[in-house]
Amino acid sequence: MDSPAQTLVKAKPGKTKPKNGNKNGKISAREAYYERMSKHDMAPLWVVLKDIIPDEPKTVCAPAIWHFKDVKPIVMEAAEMISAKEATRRVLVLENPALRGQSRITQSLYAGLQLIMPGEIAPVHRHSPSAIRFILDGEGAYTQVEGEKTIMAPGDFVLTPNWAAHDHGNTSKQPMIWLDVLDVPTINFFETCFYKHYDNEKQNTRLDHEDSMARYGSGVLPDGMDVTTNRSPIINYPYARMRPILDRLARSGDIDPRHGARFRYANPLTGGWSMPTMGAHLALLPKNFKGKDYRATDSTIFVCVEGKGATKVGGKMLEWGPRDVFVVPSWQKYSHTAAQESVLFSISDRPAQEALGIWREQT
Ligand code: 1HN
Repeated sequence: MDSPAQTLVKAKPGKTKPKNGNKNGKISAREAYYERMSKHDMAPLWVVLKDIIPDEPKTVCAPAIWHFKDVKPIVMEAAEMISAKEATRRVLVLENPALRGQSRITQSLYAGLQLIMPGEIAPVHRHSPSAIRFILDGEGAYTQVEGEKTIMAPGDFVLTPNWAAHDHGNTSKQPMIWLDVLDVPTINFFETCFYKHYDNEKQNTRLDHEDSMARYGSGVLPDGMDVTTNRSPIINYPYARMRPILDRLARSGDIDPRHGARFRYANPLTGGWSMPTMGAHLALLPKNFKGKDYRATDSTIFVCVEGKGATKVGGKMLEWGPRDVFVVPSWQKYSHTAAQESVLFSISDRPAQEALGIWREQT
């Protein structure tokens, strides 16, 4: 029987090579045909069609969790191995266990744990990938983005939009660790990465500290401002200012059965996402919360900020506590439970999917 699917379906597209002959040692007409087209860098679609167009999203990433208490000592060891200056950024990349060697936590996003020791500087540079920082441990280091300095504390959500010059420094007395999330795999997928190094260590501070939140985060805007930009002008959404909003939502009963009392970090100019490629939420799960099943096409990175709970995903139970980072792959059903009142930060590529009209969710 002449069945290309049987002989070829396991082969990778582009590497499609027919087996040398069928069980009678003869090369079938189809296999010979595939060899002829292969010489012209062509391959039969019908062999790979089911693989490249699955009925539903087939994720390549695995559910995974990094418990902060386990990884912190390993992150701290980096301080003895290399300086922030030599490393440019002293970061341990969180590699999805199913995507080792690819510097990514999901197919589209990079994540890492960055350590900056007292007195250190991470020198100024800029790049076309956008970055966010979510502060996990320590307090008092600063980042500086396009001339605005902000002092960071745990739970702060800090933006470094694409091509914005940024440098970090730790003028506090304690080490500081934060989660970096960047859209690097997305930018490299489009082959659009640019990077610029500066010779000076720091950029000049041009604006008051925390200028952008004061200027844009209060329901008014500078007169005549361009309000069409697809990135928020706010550099730091401080936890101290965000956390009470969750209480307010919860108190008024604004609790989603899947996500808890949740807000979306918004661009105050447009009401849209804070960045075009990455979107973030902060959610409060009330004590004894039992979330309903949910799935969406955006693989999502979560951070537990407060509390203790578990997320069931694809039959796996991820048990989390403060500063743990975990990941839920695309289109896998998940549900959160929380034994005590808990706060979860989350971030995904949902804005990019929405912009392309391909984001889907299901309850
Ligand atoms: C970067 O610029 C930072 O500025 C952190 O802190 C992690 C990972 C890849 C590319 C650039 C930072 C990064 C990065």
